[in-house]
Amino acid sequence: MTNVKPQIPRVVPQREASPCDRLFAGRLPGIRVYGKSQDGEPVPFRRIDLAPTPAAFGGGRQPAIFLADVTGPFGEGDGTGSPRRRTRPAPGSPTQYEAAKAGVITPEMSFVAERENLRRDALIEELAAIGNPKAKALYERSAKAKRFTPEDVRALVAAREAVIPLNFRHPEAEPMAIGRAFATKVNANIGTSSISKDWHEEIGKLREALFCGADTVMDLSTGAHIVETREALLRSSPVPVGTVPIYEALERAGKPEDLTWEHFRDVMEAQAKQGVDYMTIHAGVLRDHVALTKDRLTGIVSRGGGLLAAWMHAKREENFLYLHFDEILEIARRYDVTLSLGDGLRSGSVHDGCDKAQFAELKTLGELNRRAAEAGVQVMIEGPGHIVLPKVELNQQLEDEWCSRAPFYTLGPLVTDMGAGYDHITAAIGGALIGAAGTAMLCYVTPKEHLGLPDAADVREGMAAFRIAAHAADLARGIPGADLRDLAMSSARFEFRWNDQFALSVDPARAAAFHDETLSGSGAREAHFCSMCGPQFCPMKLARDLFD
Ligand code: IRN
Ligand code: FE2
Repeated sequence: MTNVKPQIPRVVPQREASPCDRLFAGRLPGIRVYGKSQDGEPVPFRRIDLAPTPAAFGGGRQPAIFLADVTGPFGEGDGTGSPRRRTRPAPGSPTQYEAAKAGVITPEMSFVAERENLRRDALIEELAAIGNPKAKALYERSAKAKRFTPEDVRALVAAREAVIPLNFRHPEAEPMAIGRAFATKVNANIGTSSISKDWHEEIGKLREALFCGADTVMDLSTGAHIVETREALLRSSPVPVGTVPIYEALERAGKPEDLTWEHFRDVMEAQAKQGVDYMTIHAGVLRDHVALTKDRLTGIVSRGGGLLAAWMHAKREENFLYLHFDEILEIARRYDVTLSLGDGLRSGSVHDGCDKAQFAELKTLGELNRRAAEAGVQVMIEGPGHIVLPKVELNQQLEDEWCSRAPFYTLGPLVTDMGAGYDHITAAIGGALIGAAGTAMLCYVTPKEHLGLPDAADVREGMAAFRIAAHAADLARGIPGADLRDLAMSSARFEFRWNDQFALSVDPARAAAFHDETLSGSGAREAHFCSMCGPQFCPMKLARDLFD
């Protein structure tokens, strides 16, 4: 069943290319370049070459800025290439955690170290060669801030403060790390539902998510073609792919009461064999915890959590994921599947946020994390939910305390319940705040949250909101090198280097299109003002003239 030959459709553009799209070659600014890991493996980046400072502002060349590039074969050539396959150990080899604990630096750890360093070595070289004193003063401190060595990565994985979710059977994926010491990651959920017809669209959504900078994707498909969809995604995805295996187990069983541990075990094993890198396992939804949700305003809102609660109620038995956790660990260990311990009892309204049920589950996840450590399995902890702003940080603090600083992976949190149609914003607000407090990965929320299945345009909106939230968190946490992009952006803004501003912004094509909408024609891209203030009232221009 897992040997279905994937039909990977040629990617069609979402809409006709505008002049701005052409400028950024399908929205990715700059050019693909490769750094090198300690083992000599090529690590992809985008190199953004900046225009020189205009003569009116003193002139002088600007150095290039390097950004992470997660688009793999989609960001190369015509975007239809097949992924480069990495050499991976056979199933049963030591997991990243076991290797780290034994003091072994794996090729994946070296790759990750290079990736997180953002090619600051190249920037430092350029600064020396360019000799532009202003640029030098601007970038030097941040370019020279602490660099990650492969040994640093190993130590963090060994301390269980970082994971490298990479199944032995997913050679198409490039290594990446999730942990608070590293840049905040963003996950994009994609996948079909029982009422969506065209599963081929999922490759388009994957491409969209990658072009917007998704560090991982989760395939939440239900309904028909679940195996084919996953196979197509896995075989073309350059980023780790996660799943929630209980969804497919339910498909196999038909209805919740007929679901058995054996269904789940077989599905988990099949998905692990196929190459899934991390899996949401709702093993902390215990019968006693479910009883604590009785007085909630919105009950249980997690799909997996709700399903298990219904099953336990019908069977009068404890959660089989908890009872069989040792066997789950065995499967995970064999393929180095990272467990993402699910928050089946997360709150679905700010009214229910931080209640006894939510925290009882979080404590149980901490216990399961310790058992996973003994079994050599990597773990992330999933978090809320709907939470009012003043309680957002508390969730990170309790996770630190109860789950031993394992990477926290949150859904937002959404800081109000009234954002329908704009819930990417309510969730990004909470995401920025919890990210600043130490959360390692944010699960994006799209404008369709609570309303319907997102399409490619929603993926783009959700990703932009969450890339901003994650970057704001990086600045707050002082992630080395994170502020380089802001420094470059602001310097381009102050010097009216419009194309540089577009290239450095979260969505270059949109920034360019918005600029050109009200001020187009020749010269607008060189003008020392924009249509917001007009030529007479640009404060930046006026301020500039002060010191001339
Ligand atoms: C992330 C943090 N908390 C939940 N998530 C994501 O929600 C999880 O990774 C997966 O993508 C989805 C699982 O939803 P249910 O089954 O808990 O609703
Ligand atoms: Fe919600």
